Amino acid sequence: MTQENVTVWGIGTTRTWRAHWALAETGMAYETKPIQSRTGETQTAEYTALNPKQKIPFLVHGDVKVSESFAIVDYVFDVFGGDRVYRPPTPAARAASNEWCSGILMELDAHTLYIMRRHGDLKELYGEAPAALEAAKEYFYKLAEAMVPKLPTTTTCLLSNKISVADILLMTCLDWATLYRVPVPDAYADYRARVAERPAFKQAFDYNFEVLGVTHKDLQR
Ligand SMILES: N[C@@H](CCC(=O)N[C@@H](CS)C(=O)NCC(=O)O)C(=O)O
Repeated sequence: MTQENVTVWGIGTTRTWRAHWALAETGMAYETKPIQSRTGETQTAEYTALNPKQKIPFLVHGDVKVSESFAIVDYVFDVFGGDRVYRPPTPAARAASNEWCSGILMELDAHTLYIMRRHGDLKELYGEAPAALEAAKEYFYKLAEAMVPKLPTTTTCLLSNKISVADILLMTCLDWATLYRVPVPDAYADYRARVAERPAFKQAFDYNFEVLGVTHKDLQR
């Protein structure tokens, strides 16, 4: 295990889990600054100077500073993934990867699950919107179902037998949905079970969510 002078800021959310999972896949040692959302810890002067968005996760590697969970996972795989992870080798392969990543981030994360978080858990801040919550739940299922034809039939992960950025984004959204009791199409079951067998997946889940007292076993209840 090599120490590469990497620090991840943030723990305890689906987005921070992505950063910890990507690093767990590389097997390298890194430091965590375990600040949490909705605690005021993202708003200190020290953290705001680092990340004016006041959001977690955030990654520091020497002079490189990266916000956005997608950009962090992509950077970690690029720099530290080596041949343990999938990197798209051609423009067509990059397009297939981007199609997954963009669809997951926009349609499953930002427009649906995050709407549920803002107007559900955080309704005191963002306002109650029961109709938006219901519509988001239905939209999640509809879009997840529309992605089913592209699920892998001959490989363990989405784009090959190696873990990719798209797998990390998709799995974290599917588990986020399950935590929110949002239905996920049955067609994802085999894929989810295969990827969830990865030691790095479980290790990072339990590490990231320990502060909330949630383990991956809780999802299966
Ligand atoms: N698009 C960003 C979203 C990051 C985000 O919204 N993080 C939330 C927690 S999941 C946060 O830091 N909120 C600020 C706070 O709650 O203090 C990403 O994917 O990293």
